[in-house]
Amino acid sequence: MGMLPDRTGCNPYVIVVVGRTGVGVSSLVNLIAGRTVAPHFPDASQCTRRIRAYPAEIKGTSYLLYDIPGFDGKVSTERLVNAIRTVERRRGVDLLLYCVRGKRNTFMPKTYRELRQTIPRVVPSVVVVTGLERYGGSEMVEWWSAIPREGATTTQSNGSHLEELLFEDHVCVTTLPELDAVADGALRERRDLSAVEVKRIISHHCEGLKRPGSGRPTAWDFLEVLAEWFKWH
Ligand SMILES: Nc1nc2c(ncn2[C@@H]2O[C@H](COP(=O)(O)OP(=O)(O)O)[C@@H](O)[C@H]2O)c(=O)[nH]1
Ligand SMILES: [Mg+2]
Repeated sequence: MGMLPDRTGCNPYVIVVVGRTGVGVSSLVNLIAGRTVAPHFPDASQCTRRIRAYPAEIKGTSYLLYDIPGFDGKVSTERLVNAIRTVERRRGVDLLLYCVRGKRNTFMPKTYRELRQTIPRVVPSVVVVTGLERYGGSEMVEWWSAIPREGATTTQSNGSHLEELLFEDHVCVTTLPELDAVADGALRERRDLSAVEVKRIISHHCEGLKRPGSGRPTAWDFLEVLAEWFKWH
């Protein structure tokens, strides 16, 4: 896999989107794709269980977005990390988007470290802070460097502690689904801005050559490529 061009004729950059269950991973995939492709759920018990990839295009460049089931949810971390390793082996991961909620402590340092050991260090990882549609600052990005409130844990207040954990970049957004934002002009504006910001950061980090998969292709991979070819032709 990863040897054949995608439908638009290029080999898409591979983006893996992760986070603790319920933070908005699937909603972020939809925001990037520009329409609802991945199911998102208000109830954690119905959250994404299968890894699925969705194609997206930003400024004429093709991407494949992997919607990873939430960490700490139905699927064990071990299985998720293994599945991400398979994506890396077959297709090569170009960018990791790690979602956290602005208001809750949703960062999982141990899981993140495990993930970083799975994906080569050269692959940039960006923390996406979600849920900032009603953040009090005049811009959502102010959340990142806001002075922590007294008594608040750092994760509830700002992103300075996340910087130490080797993220290459950050973006502060709302991934509120379109229908939930449609009736309120201010929410809509922040949602639209979020889409622009996330896409800008993706384009910025996916500039060079697309990475090849790190594993040697197996006979099984060959069969899958064949199956994919028949799907598109
Ligand atoms: N308030 C708010 N809700 C959000 C945001 N992003 C997602 N949600 C909601 O959070 C719930 C879980 O979202 P989902 O994308 O399925 O999370 P996942 O488990 O990480 O894939 C859904 O009800 C979404 O509508 C956000 O930025 N703000
Ligand atoms: Mg999901």
